[in-house]
Amino acid sequence: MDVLEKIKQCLVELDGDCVIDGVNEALRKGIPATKIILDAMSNAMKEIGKLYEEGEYFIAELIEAAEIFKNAMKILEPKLREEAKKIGKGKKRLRIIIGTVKGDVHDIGKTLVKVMLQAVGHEVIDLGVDVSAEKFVEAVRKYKPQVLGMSALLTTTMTYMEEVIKALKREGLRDKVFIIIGGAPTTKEFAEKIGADAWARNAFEAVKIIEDKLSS
Ligand code: B1M
Repeated sequence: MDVLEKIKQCLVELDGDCVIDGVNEALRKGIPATKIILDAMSNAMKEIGKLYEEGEYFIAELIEAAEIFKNAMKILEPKLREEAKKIGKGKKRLRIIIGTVKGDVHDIGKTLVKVMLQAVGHEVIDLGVDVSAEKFVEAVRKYKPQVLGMSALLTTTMTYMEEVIKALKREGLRDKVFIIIGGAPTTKEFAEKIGADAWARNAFEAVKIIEDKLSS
């Protein structure tokens, strides 16, 4: 079995040791960390989501999968940072605020975006998860970032991103930040509809968009 398929399979089966073995093997073979994360591990998480929907897995399994993912990230992060640096244009250091919106505690995707942005050299202020519009507004006022990033993984919470944008408009802050959104249920069309400036399919794309639009 190909090593990426092995990592995916081991993660779906919630075998943490096997995931770590696979990750080490893939790195030894020179496979980029970005590929390991975006192909093997992220696809495994989607598969795990499907098993949850089908009633094969429960919340406990989702929590375990997240733990295994985070443990593997400890090995992958230094490599990921090196790779991210290569996308960086390095011309301008930006200040970026990021958070998962209110009602949502999924943080793996958001943290990946943060790590890659930091690697490129930007300052990232992570507001964490379950972040209210008030908290986003307060942070934009306080830190005066050039970019605001929002993540949502639930169809019920993605709509809250529009509330944040409305709150920023009310406070006269909307035009002061470039707003980028992402997360599994979001789309480019959704981003346009709610008045965000950009949408990214994954962490790699998020960094590329920010670099292309703001850092060159
Ligand atoms: Co939840 N969960 N979960 N979950 N969970 C999903 C999202 C779900 C799709 C599973 C399913 O049913 N198929 C489903 C949502 C259904 C829907 O809304 N349509 C779901 C559900 C229902 C729930 C609960 C409601 C379950 C319950 O309690 N009954 C509950 C909600 C809790 C809450 O938030 N209030 C819940 C809870 C949890 C756990 C806490 C147990 C755990 C999260 C742990 C954690 O994050 N620390 C969890 C997990 C692990 C998942 C799945 C299996 C995996 C998510 C993940 O980490 N993926 C997920 C299944 C799925 O996504 N298909 C699922 C890996 C990660 C790398 O990908 O986060 O998509 P992702 O990030 C990507 C891109 O989306 C993008 O870049 C990343 C990759 O590079 N991206 C951005 C993300 N943010 C971005 C921001 C950007 C740009 C790009 O710019 C700022």
